[in-house]
Amino acid sequence: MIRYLTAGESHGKGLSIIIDGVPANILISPEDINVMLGERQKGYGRGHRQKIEKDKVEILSGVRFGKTTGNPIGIFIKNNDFENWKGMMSVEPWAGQVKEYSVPRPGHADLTGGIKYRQKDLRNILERASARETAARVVAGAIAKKVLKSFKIEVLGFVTSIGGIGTATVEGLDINKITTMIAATEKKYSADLRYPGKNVEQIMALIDKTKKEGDTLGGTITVLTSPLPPGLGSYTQWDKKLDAKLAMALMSIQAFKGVAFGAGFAYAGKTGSEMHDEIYYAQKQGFFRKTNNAGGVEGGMTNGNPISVSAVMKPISTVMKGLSSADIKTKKPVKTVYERSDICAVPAAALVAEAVVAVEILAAMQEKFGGDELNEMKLNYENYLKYVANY
Ligand code: EPS
Repeated sequence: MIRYLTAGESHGKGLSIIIDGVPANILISPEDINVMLGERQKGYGRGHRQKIEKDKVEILSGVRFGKTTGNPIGIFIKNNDFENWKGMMSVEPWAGQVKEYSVPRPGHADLTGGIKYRQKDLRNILERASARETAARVVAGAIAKKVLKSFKIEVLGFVTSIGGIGTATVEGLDINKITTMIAATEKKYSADLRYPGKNVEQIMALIDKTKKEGDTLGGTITVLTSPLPPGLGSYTQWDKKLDAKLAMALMSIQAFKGVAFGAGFAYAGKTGSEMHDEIYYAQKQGFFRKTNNAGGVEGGMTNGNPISVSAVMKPISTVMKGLSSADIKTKKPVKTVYERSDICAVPAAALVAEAVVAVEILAAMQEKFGGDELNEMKLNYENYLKYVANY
């Protein structure tokens, strides 16, 4: 089953990723992955760093003659910015003057990381806690998406609000429709927002205003899949529940503070008869639902609907105007130091969310249909779909 580990610091040499358990015989080219990496770098409200980086993968192992072999896939992404940080981020001891980072930013891992790992230069914490690491997650997601495509399963992450402004009503819409809406918005306003709703100018104005004020913004995103076969995941044990796995994957994204499936927190104020997705049967379709309040998961299992899961990203914690903090060396009150940052990274986060969801869906598919080799998986998948149609 697919699983991965990442390594690398934001201004170090680069990011490494080992992706284990990818089925054999998947056609993979660096370009398949680079396209998604390029998408992650976009977004209205991104900072100067993205002009320095041109994220591209170097595939080190696990792919031969353009196809996966079933071996672990090793991948490297170079950090162009390392050229500017060679001394400060040197692996070897460095004779130059190290400017230590001693003012922890509220909202970031700085302070607790420093305490936990007994570090007095908080750069050792912030470099790894940085959301630069999400480029590596997108690599795993791009490969997972390529495998899922063989099963005609698509996964799309998009923005539903930024800074409290959002009118993305996408209920009942499928991935193709939402993709078209996003493309139309991006063309009309020449802004990469990954947002299919209205009030685009208002969102852009808010990002501009927030930038001027030296502040940052968060927002909400949704990840939607194609309809999935029923029975991925399981109700039989807490750690087999697919919604639990997806929630963990999403909550592991830097700056994410909450996750909800389908109608999510709106369940709280409604009755059971208003909310539960009633069950129908038609010979052509088999069992089906007319609504998807559950977000495609019941009892920790896919129920035949698309998965729809939303999450909230907090505003970025590197704030230009500074926040109150205390220097870990002098213990004196100080304002946080501003080096450089994004104002809003919600569009990029939507793509990262898409990536981590794709990985979990693929893992669940492999658990159900066998994960060694693509054609074997397909045979098992088609056989299961026939069984479900006749259930
Ligand atoms: C980040 C701070 C910024 C972001 C970075 C995440 O980097 P820098 O300090 O170099 O300006 O640009 O994100 C990326 C580099 C990226 O590729 O997404 C942080 O502190 O989390």
